[in-house]
Amino acid sequence: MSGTPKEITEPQAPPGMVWIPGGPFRMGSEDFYIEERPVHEVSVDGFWIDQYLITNAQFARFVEATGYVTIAERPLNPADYPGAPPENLVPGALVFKKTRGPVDLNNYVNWWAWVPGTSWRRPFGLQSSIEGMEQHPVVHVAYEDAKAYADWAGKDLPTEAEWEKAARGGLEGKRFTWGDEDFPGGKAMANSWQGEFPWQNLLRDGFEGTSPIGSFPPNGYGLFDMAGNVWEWTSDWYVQNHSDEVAVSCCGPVVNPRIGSADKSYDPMQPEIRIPRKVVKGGSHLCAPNYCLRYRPAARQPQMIDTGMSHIGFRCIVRPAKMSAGKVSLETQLEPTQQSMAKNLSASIGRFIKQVRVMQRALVHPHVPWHAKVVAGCAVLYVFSPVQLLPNFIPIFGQMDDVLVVTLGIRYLRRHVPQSVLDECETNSRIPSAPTILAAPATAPLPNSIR
Ligand SMILES: [Ca+2]
Repeated sequence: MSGTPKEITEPQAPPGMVWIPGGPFRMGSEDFYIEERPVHEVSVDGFWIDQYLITNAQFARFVEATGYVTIAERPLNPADYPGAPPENLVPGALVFKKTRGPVDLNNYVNWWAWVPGTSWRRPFGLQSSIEGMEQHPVVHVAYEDAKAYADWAGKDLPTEAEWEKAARGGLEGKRFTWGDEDFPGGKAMANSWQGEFPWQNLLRDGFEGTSPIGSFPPNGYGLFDMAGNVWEWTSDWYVQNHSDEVAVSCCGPVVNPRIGSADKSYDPMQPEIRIPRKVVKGGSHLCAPNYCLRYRPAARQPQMIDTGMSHIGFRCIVRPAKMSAGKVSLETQLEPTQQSMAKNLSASIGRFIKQVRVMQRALVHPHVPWHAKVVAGCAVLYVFSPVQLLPNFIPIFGQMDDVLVVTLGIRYLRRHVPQSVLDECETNSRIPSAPTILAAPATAPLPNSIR
């Protein structure tokens, strides 16, 4: 399809989604890996995209509502794997294992291990769980799993062009989603890997594995984690050079280019494997400059459609046609409607108590700045003061109730305290002796659990 993209003014956004204006942009990069070349102009129509990656909590709601079983959880058919020992034919997935020292970077088996029992709900094997990781991106989802979620929500997965347009955040020709410098002013802008992959993780960004969604600043469109954290599925088949596959338009940039056939997506290095591959974008927490500098909008990688891994997730989009047809489900964004009022009330009280605890712990946390401690101290004092001492001195406080004071206090902490420190305050985990947190996500939201 070619021609001028449709002019669409930004209509009412579905919950949790951001409008990406249609129009041309420069796709690809000349400066890094060959599969990103050449830079070429394409255009997409406007669409909505999820502001955040799909989380474990959202995926759990989908599974609860539908009974869906992901590929990693399904039993393997021995007929598909002739000669394989039966003990290997158990459900599972590939999990990243940090090595003890430098290894041959040409052999990914050195750091990927098949772990039976691994799935989105047990991301590190049978003994693991996602408890406490509700706001982390869901991983170990194959393409089919991501597509099933999108279908359920009445949404779609983005094409590669749509994804890259959104990731660039309105910037033209920049290396990263935020500009050209990797750590501007020394600040981590994404969850990637600092140090020598796959054995030395220096944690300059504060996270070894996945990070809660929104732990780093958003891009120009207000989208979080478009670089790093986890790779994201797109709906396009992978070809080594995408622009070769797209028809050239007679007049202006190609609009909504697609790679229509799976035929060229097979891995030429493993011709015996006939599993087609889709493009994943955005890089992950495993991307390190010495191995894979791919937490960039132009970066792209092939991924076999049947394989989810511990560093691949997704987000959805909605195209205006689907929205106007009224197919978009709000269910993914809302709590289940069957929750009774009593349950809601008890959840609110629980959240309030949790927030007060976070502030109490912030008072003694070494990485919380003094002014945030003063604010947290005032709020805690307000809540626990039997004589309501503060309201008598500060009249405006007298107008507030405890919940409002706590909400404002938490909001202040959220602005001035790194997310990872707040997470420690929430979980009451041991405070590390050496500060490893360099990211200061001033705009990062709190996980829902303490919001
Ligand atoms: Ca990291």
